[in-house]
Amino acid sequence: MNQDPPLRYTPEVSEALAAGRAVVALESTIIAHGMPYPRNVETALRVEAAVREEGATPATIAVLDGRLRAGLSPEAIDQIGKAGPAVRKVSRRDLPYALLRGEPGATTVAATMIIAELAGIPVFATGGIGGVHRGAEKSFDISADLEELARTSVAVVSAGAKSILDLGLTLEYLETKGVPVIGYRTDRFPAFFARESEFGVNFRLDTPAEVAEFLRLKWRTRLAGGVLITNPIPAAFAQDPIGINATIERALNEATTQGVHGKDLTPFLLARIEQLTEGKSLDSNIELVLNNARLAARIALAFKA
Ligand code: PSU
Ligand code: MN
Repeated sequence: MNQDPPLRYTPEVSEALAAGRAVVALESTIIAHGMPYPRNVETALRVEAAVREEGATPATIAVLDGRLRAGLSPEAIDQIGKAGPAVRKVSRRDLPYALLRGEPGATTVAATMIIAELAGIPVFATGGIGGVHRGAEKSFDISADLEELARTSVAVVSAGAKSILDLGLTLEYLETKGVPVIGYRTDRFPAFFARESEFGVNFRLDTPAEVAEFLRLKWRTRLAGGVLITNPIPAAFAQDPIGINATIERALNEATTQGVHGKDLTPFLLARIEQLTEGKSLDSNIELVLNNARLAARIALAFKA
């Protein structure tokens, strides 16, 4: 039996890894299911450019042609972005099926972490993570992203989580699983569109060097698993929390009425919030992803130093 992971790198990514340079993993569900075409593709390319400007190498991750991919060509990014929600959203459970069928797959935070770890890329930037959904005590809807953070040794830079989730329960779950939640230059857990929520982070760290040293110490201590690094949205792009929360409530009520559940729920809520805010949420979303990519690049560089 072939024991090698079915993994393919772009030349840019394999050369960077071979030379010991800093690499940042990026996810693709956000491209196919998190934003509309063509702004999704435009954003994915801008995010890659932001990582390069900081002096690191971007590796956008997906499944294509029966291979796990670390790095995508601009054409492949365009293919996934254009197909949008027609591309399978691939989390941990879906990976072998997408490989079996040779289908394109847009990887969630969980699946991206798995592939990043296999590829030897310890730092990953995204927008927001999945978490414990509101009403999870009845629906049992808890994102596989949380379990992945518990087991896979990749640091995930995000703007916290959207309040489509129950942020308190999400933090409790992470605590149970031993996942450290770092606030980058903040004491408060950021709520994606808003710079802070009513919840605190576990530890505040103020420099990429400190974050990198935290990661080294965790993994040298043989503490397998991820670290969630939360980076508040730049103030100029933050939304008024009262307004955005009312919009989120409305989108949640519509999802309940329409019986949307399972893996369709998060994409439904993201698209509905974007429609209801007439694209304002999309502008914020794009800016916070760029901001996270730049921080992830600085952390990846410090981790190599
Ligand atoms: N939250 C966002 N934007 C996103 C996602 C979540 O604000 O694009 C995507 C990420 O790919 C995340 C996934 O891993 O949704 C979580 O989906 P689920 O809740 O079905 O696990
Ligand atoms: Mn779910």
